[in-house]
Amino acid sequence: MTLNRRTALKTGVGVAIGALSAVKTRSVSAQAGPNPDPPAPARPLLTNAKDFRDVSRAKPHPSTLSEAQLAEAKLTPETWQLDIAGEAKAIVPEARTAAAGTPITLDTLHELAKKKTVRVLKGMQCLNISQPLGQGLWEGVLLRDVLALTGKFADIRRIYYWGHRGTGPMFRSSLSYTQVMESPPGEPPPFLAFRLNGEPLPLQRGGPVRMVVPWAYGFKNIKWLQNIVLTSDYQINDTYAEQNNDPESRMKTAAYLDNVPEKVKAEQPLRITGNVMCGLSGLERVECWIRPAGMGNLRDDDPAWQSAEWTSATLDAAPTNWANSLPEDVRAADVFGFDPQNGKPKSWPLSYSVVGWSLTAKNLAPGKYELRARSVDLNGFAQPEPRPYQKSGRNVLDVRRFEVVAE
Ligand SMILES: Nc1nc2c(c(=O)[nH]1)N[C@H]1C(S)=C(S)[C@@H](COP(=O)(O)O)O[C@H]1N2
Ligand SMILES: [Mo]
Repeated sequence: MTLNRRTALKTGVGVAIGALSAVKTRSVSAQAGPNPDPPAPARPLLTNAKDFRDVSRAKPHPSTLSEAQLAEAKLTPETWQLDIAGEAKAIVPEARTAAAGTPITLDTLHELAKKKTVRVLKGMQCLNISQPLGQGLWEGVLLRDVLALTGKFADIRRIYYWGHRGTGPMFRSSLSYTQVMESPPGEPPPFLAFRLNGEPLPLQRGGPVRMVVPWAYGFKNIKWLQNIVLTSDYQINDTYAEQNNDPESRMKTAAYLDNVPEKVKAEQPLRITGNVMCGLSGLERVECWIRPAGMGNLRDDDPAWQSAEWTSATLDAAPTNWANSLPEDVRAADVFGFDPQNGKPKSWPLSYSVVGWSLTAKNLAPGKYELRARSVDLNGFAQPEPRPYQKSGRNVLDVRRFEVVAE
């Protein structure tokens, strides 16, 4: 079926299109009288630590252990220890291990933090799950500064790392030497996080200390970090690689839809909301398409895509007063990607962060509809292009169905 403008009108798609185009001119009509639906307040940027969706696999889960068990597992702030050692041909002159009586402790990290602390706004997202798990303001010390505590190491090609797992299976990840030691200007480097949203990093989120790799999906962000191995091996040994995922993927730009009510009254404007991950390729805009339901399955090569009419949504603006959006003890000027002089983000949305968006659809005729949302990146690619390979990061187009009913 080809869906051109004429058939669209005949089949009633025009109703939906017209309704959405009306949204574009909303501000014009708003000048004539009071705005019937003023913009809703932007959603909070930070997710409560306990409200993140949890997908990690340690057994038993550390958050179920008693204080004594936690101490035994070295998962309390006082007992936490990190081993850094070399393997294969790597030269690590001053390995830091519990066996040698020289492990890294939380005190070591706090000392380093006095010289340099890194603070990053990052959305945590699983490569295999639509919808980010949550977003936090993560604080810690650079991985390269921690590694420097092992002396003048050499012959290292990768950094392997893993955390506490109890009796659960191994879950490990890795980074290349270059990814750790050198970072492009403007890109937040990997770090060891021990604070989240202004509080000590809680167990549920991987505390006392978690690896945070800002550009990467969840699987590089190892929780309950306890082991780092510097190796001359060039192989990627990530657990996620064994599961057919692209272990070097970077988070993709992708829009996600919140739920919509099943039924909407015809006179009632439909407020559509969602969030969007600003991934590697940046974010130009988010847009929505509403079409009548019952037109068959929308295949990837369906001609309906060619004539689809997409309407731009409004991104939540950057907060004007950052003090209200950040933890009390965090100054915006100290957050990565913010101008240290004026405390404003240098770009918006910040890379690897999630922001909300919204759109109001009005005057939809009674009937059943399908709603889709997608992002368009700074290269002009509309999601899921240019790399719709879901094992490098899930970015399928979200769809919701709803019915408009007459009063
Ligand atoms: N130690 C450990 N860290 C882990 C995992 C794990 O199984 N064990 N899972 C990873 C994966 S696949 C994801 S998506 C994130 C989830 O982070 P969250 O539980 O804080 O939301 O943790 C990552 N870190
Ligand atoms: Mo994941």
